[in-house]
Amino acid sequence: MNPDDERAGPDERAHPEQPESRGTPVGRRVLLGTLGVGALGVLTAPTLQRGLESFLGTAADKDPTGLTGLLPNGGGFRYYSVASSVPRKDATGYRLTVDGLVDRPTTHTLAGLRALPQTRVVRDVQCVTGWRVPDTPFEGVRLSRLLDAAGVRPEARAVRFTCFDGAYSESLTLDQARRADVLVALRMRDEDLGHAHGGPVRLYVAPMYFYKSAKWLSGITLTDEVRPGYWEERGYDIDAWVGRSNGRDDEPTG
Ligand SMILES: Nc1nc2c(c(=O)[nH]1)N[C@H]1C(S)=C(S)[C@@H](COP(=O)(O)O)O[C@H]1N2
Ligand SMILES: [Mo]
Repeated sequence: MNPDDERAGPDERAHPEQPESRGTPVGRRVLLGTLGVGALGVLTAPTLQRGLESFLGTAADKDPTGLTGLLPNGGGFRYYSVASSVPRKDATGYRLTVDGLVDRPTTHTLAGLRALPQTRVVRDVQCVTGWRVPDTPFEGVRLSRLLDAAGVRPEARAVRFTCFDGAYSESLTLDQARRADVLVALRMRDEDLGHAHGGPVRLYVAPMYFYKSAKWLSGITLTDEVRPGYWEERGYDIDAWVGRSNGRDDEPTG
C-alpha cells in the first residue's frame, strides 16, 4: 500500500485550500479547542467532518485573510491564492530578483531563466489535507544554481521568497534551498506554467507540502535567519516535509 494513502482519510488537517472548510488554520484550532478531546472522541469521523464543515462555513464569513481559492484548477489541483486578484506577468514584464546577503544581486528575465540549464523533477504534489496529484512533472532552474550565480555570503542562513501577488511569502533554510529537488519552476505537466498555477514562474519544493511552493515568484532574498512565510505565521510548520510535519509522525515519502 502506498503510504500516501494513509494521509487521504477523514483525518482532516486544517489547511487553507480545503474547499469544504474555507476556514483559516486559526479558526479550526479554535474549534478543536472548543469541542475538547472528549467530544471529538465520541463523534464518528464523518459526523465530525460534517460538524466541522458547517462550523467553518460560518467561520469563513469572518475570515480576515481574503481567501479566494475555491475554483477548480484542473487535473486534481485546487487553485489557491491568498490575494483576491493577481496581476498577470508575461515574458516581457516578468522579473525575478535575487538579493539580500549576496555578493552579486541579480535580476533575471523569463528569457534569461529559460536560457539556463533546465532540470526535470517528477514527484507527487501533496497537500497537507490529503489531496494529491501523483507523478507531476515540473521543469525549471535549480534554485541552487541561481544562489550560486548571485554568490551567497557566508553569513546567510536562509532564503525568503516573495511574490508579485503582493501578499504571499515563503521561506527555506539555506540547506533546504540548495537541495537538487527545489526548483524555480517554469513548466508543469509539460506546459509553461499558466497564471492560475503561479506562472510564469513559481517555486517548487518537491519534498515538502505544496504550500511551500510559492506561486508568482518575484523575489529571492538571502537572510541571516528564517523569516516565517505567510501560512507559517498563521500556524503551519516551517519545515513542511511531506509526512513528517504538521502533526504527522509517519515517514516522508518524497
Ligand atoms: N503566491 C501564492 N503561492 C501559493 C499559495 C498562495 O495562496 N499564494 N498557496 C499555496 C498552497 S496552500 C497551495 S496548496 C498551492 C496551490 O497551488 P495550485 O493553485 O497551483 O494548485 O500553492 C501554494 N503557493
Ligand atoms: Mo495547500
